[in-house]
Amino acid sequence: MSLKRGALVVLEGVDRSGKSTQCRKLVESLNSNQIKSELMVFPDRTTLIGKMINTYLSNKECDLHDKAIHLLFSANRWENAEKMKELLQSGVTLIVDRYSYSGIAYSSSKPGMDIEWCKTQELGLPKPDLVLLLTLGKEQMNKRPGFGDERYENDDMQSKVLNIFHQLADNTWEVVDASPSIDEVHKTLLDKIIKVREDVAETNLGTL
Ligand code: T5A
Ligand code: NA
Repeated sequence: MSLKRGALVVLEGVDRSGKSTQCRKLVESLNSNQIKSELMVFPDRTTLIGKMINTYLSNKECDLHDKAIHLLFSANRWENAEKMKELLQSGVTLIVDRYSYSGIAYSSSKPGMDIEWCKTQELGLPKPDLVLLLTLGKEQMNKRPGFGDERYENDDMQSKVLNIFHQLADNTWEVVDASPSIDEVHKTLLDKIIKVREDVAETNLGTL
């Protein structure tokens, strides 16, 4: 019997919806359930490109053309694409904290940025088997620790981004309310991932 591939699972959502918290817990739970799993995070701030992105995000004075920063976010995924494919083919389920959809949604919510142009840079990257969109009301988002620290963390940008996420959704997306407790949200997500991993194990990995 051939080796079963892992599932490519992406968590998306507005800022502070709990993506990173949930991704870490999911990898832990999957591994303790004998499902080999690894975490990937975008932006991956550890690479050379990631360091430029980090400077841009954390320093509101840092000036970069909107198309240039879009391409950096995209390049940061491309520099990890082969590694992703290898891990998936070797049977590892990848839990990915943000992906191309964040790239498209955040960039195209800026004035003068065309959504079709933003999508083009992502074409050919591995296509997620499941996208879990975490949603959180404005009031709760503002209450979560750290909101407002980085560029883009304002209500206007966040509501535009959420609208674009809904436009991008296809039948591989599921919307999950992120307002319950960390453990409750975790359980909801884990059940969906265990199921999709079974469903896709013998299928080919797609591309965007
Ligand atoms: N971006 C990203 C682009 O423009 N283009 C791209 O291509 C990509 C990939 C940084 C920015 O970059 C933009 C989008 C972003 O604006 P990031 O590094 O993912 O992206 O952002 P972070 O600031 O690290 O993370 P977020 O703001 O998105 O937060 P998370 O990961 O959603 O939330 P998390 O888990 O850190 O939780 C936030 C706080 O809430 C608490 C946590 O303990 C934490 O303190 N919390 C809860 N509290 C109560 N109940 C719950 N259920 C809770 N869950 C978490
Ligand atoms: Na995060």
